[in-house]
Amino acid sequence: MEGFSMRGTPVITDMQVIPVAGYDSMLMTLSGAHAPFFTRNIVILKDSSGSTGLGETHGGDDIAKTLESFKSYVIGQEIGNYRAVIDRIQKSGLTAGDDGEGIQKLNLKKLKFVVRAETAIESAFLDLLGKFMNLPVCALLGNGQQRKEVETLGYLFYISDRNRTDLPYIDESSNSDAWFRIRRRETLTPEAIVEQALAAREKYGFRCFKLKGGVFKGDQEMEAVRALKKAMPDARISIDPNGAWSLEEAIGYCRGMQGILTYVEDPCGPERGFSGREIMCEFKNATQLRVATNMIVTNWRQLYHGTSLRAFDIVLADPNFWNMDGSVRVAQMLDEWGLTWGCHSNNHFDITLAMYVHTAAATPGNITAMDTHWIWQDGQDLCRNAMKIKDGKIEVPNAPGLGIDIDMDRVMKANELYNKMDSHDRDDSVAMQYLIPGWKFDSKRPCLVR
Ligand code: GKR
Ligand code: MG
Repeated sequence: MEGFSMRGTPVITDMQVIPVAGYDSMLMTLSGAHAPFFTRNIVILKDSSGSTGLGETHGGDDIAKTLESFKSYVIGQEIGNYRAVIDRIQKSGLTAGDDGEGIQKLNLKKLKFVVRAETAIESAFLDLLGKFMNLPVCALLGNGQQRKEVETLGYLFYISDRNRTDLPYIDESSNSDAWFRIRRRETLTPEAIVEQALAAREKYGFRCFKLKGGVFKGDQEMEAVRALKKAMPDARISIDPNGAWSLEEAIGYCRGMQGILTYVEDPCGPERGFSGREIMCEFKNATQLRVATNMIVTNWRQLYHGTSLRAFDIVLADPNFWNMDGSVRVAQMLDEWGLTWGCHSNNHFDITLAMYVHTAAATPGNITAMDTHWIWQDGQDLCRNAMKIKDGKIEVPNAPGLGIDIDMDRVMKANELYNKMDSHDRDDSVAMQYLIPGWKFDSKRPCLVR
């Protein structure tokens, strides 16, 4: 590639894109039921000093192909000039452009318009640059490291009985760890959700919890929220039905939940010709509850309109949607405006966990506990020194770069699992057929309400 002059930092000698898969539970959401396997794409960069840089993003063949197409922009480039590399990729026309709707209706087919695959390359470059400069990645983002540890939340899910399917879900019923057993077990009642939360709290020390809703009718899910608060009065509890409720329903379900819900995430979405941003603004006016979103604000233009309307208090700015640098910029603006930053997540491996922690560690102000699905994957580490959640927090490692070291044997096993899968695209309607034959996604109907 022309137009780059050498500045003396190491150059990229190799870029590998490795699609991988891991095991999951039959977790329920508005989209349906999680499949037995989830997929991710790993990026590994090597530089001329012999260092390795790591990145991870969403899975599937489309994203793997997109990442492969970036190789000619990356190989041969200096790590010190990585911003120019990312800029060139973004201007190349090879990145998916948002079609305007984004994911405000949680249509998973639209995710590819929202996910910025180049974030995995940005992360791998930052990992290398950090190693070269002997600095942690968070020191290279925004105004540098702002905190030593990052609070995470306990992400709770309803779980269907995998024995109602013949799909190869993982069985951990004989594991000696209580959380590992509970995370694979049917969980459909408020009592079972409380049991799940207590097991997660016991293992990870969480003080904040989020229940994934959009499964049962909203009033039934609010019963689970009330039961959680009763069992853990000091805990901060939120619920995320992914926009399943109408404005009227959302206002009804949330009436009287002040003091019980710390915030509510995407309670409603677009309806009757109004965008999700307009409807969430009306919800906030009506309930005065704090509102978070990862659905109605996934890019800068949406952030402008959402902020103008005061449609939210918390933006869950996932680096996969905003890049790591962009997510920190969002955090800086929100902080100046008196609003709050948080981080959204999907199923992921430990490289994403490290990317999230460094991004969060560079955000200023009072951020909200970071989402992570990691507790559902804990034990499936691709690195030798995956970050650990202790007392509900993750400590930023005292090491250069991301502070994690890849274990190639584990990566290649996860790649073998990926290659054995018939399809690599997330489709949560497949497992639903065993529960409700003919089930189809409907952005306005909780998945078990048919
Ligand atoms: O893991 O199915 C899931 C979640 O529902 C995910 O798809 C959402 O994007 O967790 C996410 C959220 O907070 O909306
Ligand atoms: Mg959400």
